[in-house]
Amino acid sequence: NILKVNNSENFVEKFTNTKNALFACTISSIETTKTIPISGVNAKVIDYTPAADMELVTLGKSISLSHPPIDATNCPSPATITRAVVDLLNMPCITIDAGSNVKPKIPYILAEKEPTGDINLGKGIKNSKLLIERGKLIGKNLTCDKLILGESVPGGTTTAMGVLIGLGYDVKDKISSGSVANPKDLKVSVIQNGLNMMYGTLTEDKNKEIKASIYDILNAVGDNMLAINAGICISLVERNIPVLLAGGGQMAGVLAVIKEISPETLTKELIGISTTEFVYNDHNADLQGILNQIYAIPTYISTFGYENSSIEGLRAYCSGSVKEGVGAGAMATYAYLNGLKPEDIRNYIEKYYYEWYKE
Ligand code: AAM
Repeated sequence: NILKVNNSENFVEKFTNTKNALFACTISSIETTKTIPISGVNAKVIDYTPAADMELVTLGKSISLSHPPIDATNCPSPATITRAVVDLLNMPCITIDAGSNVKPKIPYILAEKEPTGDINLGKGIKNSKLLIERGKLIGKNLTCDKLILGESVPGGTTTAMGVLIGLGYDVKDKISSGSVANPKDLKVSVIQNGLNMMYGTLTEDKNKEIKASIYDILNAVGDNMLAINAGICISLVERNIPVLLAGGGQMAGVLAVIKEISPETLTKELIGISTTEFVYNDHNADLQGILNQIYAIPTYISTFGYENSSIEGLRAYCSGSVKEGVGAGAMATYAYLNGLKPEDIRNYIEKYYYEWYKE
């Protein structure tokens, strides 16, 4: 049920037969998604999605919406998977708000009130250096001895792609998304607009050499989550606490940020990454091809057996709907390392599905 890549046995042992991992999920909205259809999340619920995702994970129901979020093809949010694991393993979870437009109606840590800005204008993060420092402070104070770190950031595959492109990685045809038909050309043109704005500002002083720093790139085309999660990882590794990054391309973005500002963080065998089979095997993407360019990180891929589901919206994950998010892939990996099977997660979601999505 877990495919393992890159000398992953040592790292994963820390997450096996333990039951005391903390799930933390950083959420943000991105202003660009209001005007440009880059996200696979359903436009009708996009503002509510990060809040409603974490309400579902934490409480077992969404409050900010009458049902848990859905994608553009009306399929259930991946938060359904994370909720199943949190409930079945009775795990603690915490929400970190990094600028969700709608605030969750559950307790959360406030990292940044304002949403990620418009990356089409080169205004993604107001002050990424400050956000990384805030992330480090959160990481210094989180109570846990192992962490699974996720995100709910609609539009977030574009910001991650933007930061990776800004840093010079070859990712244009490699980064997956929440859309069935990944709008790659649109995403690349938005990123190019944002990076052009950044270079325009950097070259105002003609005597200066043009070299964008990681902070310039994050400020132009990044999202708040990338900075906060990078900071959290750096502090936890300093404290010798292992972190399993929960996601695909977006967590590859977090890794790339860490590599720029604290490369030693990656070499201590305390960070791994886990995602779903739907992202890892996406024919329109190549996550492994991205990771290979960043670092040989222990990598885990969870399978779900969704082709056998009685619910059409779950079967649709196999043909490109939703795919991943809200920690789903890593939470399933953790579940499988601690005695659960794919059918346990599937049965749980099938049991609650009609209650969650009644209307
Ligand atoms: C999070 N909640 C979701 C969802 N995600 N609910 C429904 N569908 C999803 N895909 P994109 O860049 O296409 O917007 O994909 C990233 C988003 O999709 C993130 O919010 C991620 O957690 C997931």
